[in-house]
Amino acid sequence: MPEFTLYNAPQSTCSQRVRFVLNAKGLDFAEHRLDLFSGDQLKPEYLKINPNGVVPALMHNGQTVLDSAVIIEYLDETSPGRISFTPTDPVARARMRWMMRYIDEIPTPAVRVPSYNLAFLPHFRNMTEEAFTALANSKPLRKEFLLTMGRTGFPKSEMDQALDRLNRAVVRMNEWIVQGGGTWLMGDQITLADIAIMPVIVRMDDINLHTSWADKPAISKWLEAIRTESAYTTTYYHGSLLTEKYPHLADLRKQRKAG
Ligand SMILES: N[C@@H](CCC(=O)N[C@@H](CS)C(=O)NCC(=O)O)C(=O)O
Repeated sequence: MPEFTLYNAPQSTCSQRVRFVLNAKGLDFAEHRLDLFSGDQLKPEYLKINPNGVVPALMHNGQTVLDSAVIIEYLDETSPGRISFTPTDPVARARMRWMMRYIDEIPTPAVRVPSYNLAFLPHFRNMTEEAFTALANSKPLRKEFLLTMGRTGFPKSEMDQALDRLNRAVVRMNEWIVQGGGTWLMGDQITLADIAIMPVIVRMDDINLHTSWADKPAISKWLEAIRTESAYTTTYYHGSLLTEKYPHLADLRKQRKAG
């Protein structure tokens, strides 16, 4: 029986962080794929595992570990084996954690806004107002997020704010790479901070927001490097990108390649 059990979703950015670390470390895990648009994450049996009603959740030795940033730190601490993603120097470790806090404060919540507006909205559009409000009220962590979005999408002001936060995060990421003098956020060693920001950059690229780093070759190089990691391919199995699930986004991407 695998040592770890992961509750997650293919296209969930938070889940992708955890899959990457499990895969990179070669850890054997049983994967439960939840359908977030059928409400698997809100079923009573899952709420017993994660009362926040979100993925991912990791089970290890009968214990539950929650929150993607916490889970990847936990995995690196308990399974340092094949590859370690945490610097040994305490000052560098503190800097990595500070980067991770920033990533969870600014770009991670911001990328949800264009993701919902550009891809997920059709899941809600045909609901009645009552059903939609009931759904929002049933979400322990995302009630206000959903109510602000409504069935017609986030207003332009919210989109503009989210895009501004994403662009600021890209500027910050570029500074980190340049200061580190290597490929990764902290120099030549890939750390948990790279894995924390990976799903944001991959998602931005997926939904045509790549122009944000058109003048920042360090970020294009970083993206190329993370894509060549062997854990990347196993993490982003088919169905993990939005362009693989939503035909209208795939069409936009084709136009980008042709243009
Ligand atoms: N801070 C949490 C956030 C988890 C989270 O927001 N998960 C999203 C997918 S990336 C989710 O499960 N959403 C379900 C929903 O909104 O109902 C973490 O990093 O684990």
